Amino acid sequence: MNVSAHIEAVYAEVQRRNPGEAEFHQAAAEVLESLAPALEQHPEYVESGILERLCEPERQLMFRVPWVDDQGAVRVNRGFRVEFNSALGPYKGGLRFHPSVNLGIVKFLGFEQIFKNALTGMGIGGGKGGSDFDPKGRSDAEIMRFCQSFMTELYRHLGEHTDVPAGDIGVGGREIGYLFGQYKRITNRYESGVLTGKPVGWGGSHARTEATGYGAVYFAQEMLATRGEDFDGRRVVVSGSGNVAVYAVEKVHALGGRVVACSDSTGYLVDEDGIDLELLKEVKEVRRARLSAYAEARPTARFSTRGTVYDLACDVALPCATQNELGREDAVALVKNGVRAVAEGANMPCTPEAVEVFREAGVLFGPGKAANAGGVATSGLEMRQNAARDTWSFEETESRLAQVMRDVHTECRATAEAYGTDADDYVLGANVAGFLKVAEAMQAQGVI
Ligand code: NDP
Ligand code: 2IT
Repeated sequence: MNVSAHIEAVYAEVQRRNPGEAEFHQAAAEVLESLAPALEQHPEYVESGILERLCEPERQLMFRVPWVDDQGAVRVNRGFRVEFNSALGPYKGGLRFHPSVNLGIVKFLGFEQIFKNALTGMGIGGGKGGSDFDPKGRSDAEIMRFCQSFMTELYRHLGEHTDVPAGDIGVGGREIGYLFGQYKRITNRYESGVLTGKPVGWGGSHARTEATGYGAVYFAQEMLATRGEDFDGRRVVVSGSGNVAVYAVEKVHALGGRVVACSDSTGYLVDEDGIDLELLKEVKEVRRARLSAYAEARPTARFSTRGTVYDLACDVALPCATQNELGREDAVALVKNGVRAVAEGANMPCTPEAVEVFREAGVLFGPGKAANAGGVATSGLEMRQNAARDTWSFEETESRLAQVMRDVHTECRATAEAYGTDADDYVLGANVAGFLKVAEAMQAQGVI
């Protein structure tokens, strides 16, 4: 049997069936391209159509979200939830509120989530959702009314054993609170495990807020350790300044590194003394202001709207903003300036061309499926605490998160060695390791 021809045929069908969904095509291609060695060893997965089934979501929901703004005007947004794969457990994945959200983006994120969640080993399936709602400039009351309307439609598809959303871009503890309140009101059930990323104090897990950023840094630390290196004294650039970015900065500093830059969608901030974490949190989390407010408060820092953080010399780069933000030219600049490792805190921030540049230059590259798995893994820990009506300490939860990241790293390398030629090929390792877990479960559960 010709495995390559089979993979090409599946990919052609993905393109034909999902016209115009560029991000979904990209995410599917990246996984499919890795799977030939796994299929060579498992011809039964070709015969039972595992790839065809994996690329087609189990269920795709799109719905109207009407709400009333502070001026009394009626607004209409579109809501999405793609329940992609439940072979390993309930659908699990975040909700993104951003004007760019469309079905193709939700599908790419849901598809990635299948393999990421499998890698955590926690018994969670893959899904993703969101809306093209733009939270920027909206009052608390508007955010609440939007979340209530969104949940009024979505609640019927959720459940702690069915589908468990969490946060993503534009969705944090505040939004999860409003969503949970509406779910509880409609269902008359205090079903803690139906959403994760809840604030600590009423069902949220310690360390969930920090988990994605911390986890990405742990993953980078493991990659560096394979070459006898660590974060101590290292120069680091981070993109974004949201949830993932802020806690990546915090952990790099805790490990002795210095983050000299971060960004938002309007530009980037350079602070050669190292980003002042307290000021960053105050600007982003308390005031919910733009990043430029940091530079206004600290004259030694500069905010620039030309270029990107990747123009700066650094040892480690952590893209933590959004998909396809780091292209070929950025990768070339990073390599020229001596970058040693890149770990994706965001989902698919590096274009395929950029990843190729890193591969050719021998730069350690941790793909998002592995490097940012700490967020959803800690959501899994939140579900465990909710199911047991238990609360673990911050230290206990963080140490479990750190162990998951070490395990994911080890599994990626072992799989890359077993199915490829190079243990440093974390892309192959993550894709094949995630795929094998899902495929085995799908095979055992029959043609569903
Ligand atoms: P936030 O909303 O907290 O922050 C997003 C950050 O990225 C902001 O600084 C934002 O800038 C920037 N950004 C978003 N969209 C764009 C864009 N189109 N162009 C330029 N900059 C942009 O989100 P998170 O930190 O939670 O998420 C960041 C990334 O991490 C996403 O890719 C997400 O999918 C991924 N991720 C998140 C996890 C989580 O637990 N939260 C888990 C795993 C992955 P601005 O404010 O100007 O819009
Ligand atoms: O992309 C991701 O893994 C997330 N946004 C977190 C998902 C989750 O369910 O915690």
